[in-house]
Amino acid sequence: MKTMAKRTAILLTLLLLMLSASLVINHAPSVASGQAFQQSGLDERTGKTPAQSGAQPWMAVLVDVGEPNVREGQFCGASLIAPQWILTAAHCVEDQSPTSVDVVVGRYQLTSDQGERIGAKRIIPHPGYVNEQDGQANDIALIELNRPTAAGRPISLIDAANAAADDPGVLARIAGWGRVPEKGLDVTDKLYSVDVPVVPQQACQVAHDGDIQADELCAGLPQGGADSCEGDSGGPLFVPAAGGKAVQIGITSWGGDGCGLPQSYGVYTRLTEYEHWIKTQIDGTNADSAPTVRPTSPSPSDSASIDPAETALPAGYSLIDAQNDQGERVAYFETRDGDYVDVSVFDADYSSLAEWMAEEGDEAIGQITQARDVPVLIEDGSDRHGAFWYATFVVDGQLIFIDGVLSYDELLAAVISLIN
Ligand code: 4AZ
Repeated sequence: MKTMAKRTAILLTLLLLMLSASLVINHAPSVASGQAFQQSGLDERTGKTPAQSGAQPWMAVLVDVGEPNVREGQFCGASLIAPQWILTAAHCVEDQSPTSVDVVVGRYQLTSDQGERIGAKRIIPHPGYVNEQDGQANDIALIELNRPTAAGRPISLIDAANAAADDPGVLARIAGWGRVPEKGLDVTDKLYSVDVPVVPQQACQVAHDGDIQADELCAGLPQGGADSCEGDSGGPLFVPAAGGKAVQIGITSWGGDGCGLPQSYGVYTRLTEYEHWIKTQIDGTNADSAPTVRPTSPSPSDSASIDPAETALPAGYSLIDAQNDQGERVAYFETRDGDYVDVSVFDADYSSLAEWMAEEGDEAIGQITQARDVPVLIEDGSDRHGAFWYATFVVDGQLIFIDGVLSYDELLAAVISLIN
């Protein structure tokens, strides 16, 4: 009897467990409760939700110099595009000077002390900027920081390799500490973001009474509910994963009345129109900061000589051929995955990378890195198809150019193996 009772009790317990489990299971997929749980913090007017901490490391915020409290002093968003360069909207810095603006980089929560607060060395509004009263155009500005920052990580800008990143229909994202109307907050403490599809230019013209210029692009939903809002200005409109990495396509600029309204898309400065202008400003300082570009003392590059065909290949690569194609391509490496790396050598008698860059002018963009004391210009040509990097450097008077389907680390490994 005792065992029967025990068995019945066990069976009953099992039944109860199964019943409650099935209740939990039946309950879990409920769309309403699932959404409420996942999207706590959702602002239904703009669609903004708290962003994932650390997921947008290029976000920056502009702050009044005189206000120690960043949340109190913030007035616009911005993005880090190079270790010493910030991109924002011209209307954000219209009444500012380098002595009145600080930039906070690498922060998610404004009231925390994450990241760095850095002064501005120069503010460069676009020379063609026209303010809102006069019809608004070229709403873009650069801020050069007092010093490079290691807080945060720069975002890439749309370029020829990523040309489709701002096509209509692409799901882009905005992020900022701007207004969330339903919560009645003019400034949020944590970073918020929302996904916004890029809108065909014609649809946006209709929504904004023909006010949209070629240097603007629109994003949002026809029915509303996905938008940036006051205070988000200057921040980036970006595609989170164009070819595996984020690419900025616009700068939050303006909108119609209110935020997230139907038939009233958010308007963003279209970055494809400013690729050349941005490069020119940033390269201008590269030319000035000679020590990082020009080796001033004899470096290993002076004595090294290079023959890629004879050089140990980076791990994972095999040499396919080695030819001197009019002084150009001398080696062609293939990776295990069937990707490739080209190494080209140009007999142009350059004494330094700086000399070549000066000759190339605006064509030469990217970051200068030292590989075994040799200055190397590294450029990112990755796109939605995957990683693609370029490196240019001078060894023994020869200009070496490497390009191919490889990661940044593989590229550096290839450079170092060639310099050795
Ligand atoms: C602003 O003033 C602003 N709804 C930014 C974005 C939008 C409107 C205004 C778009 O910062």
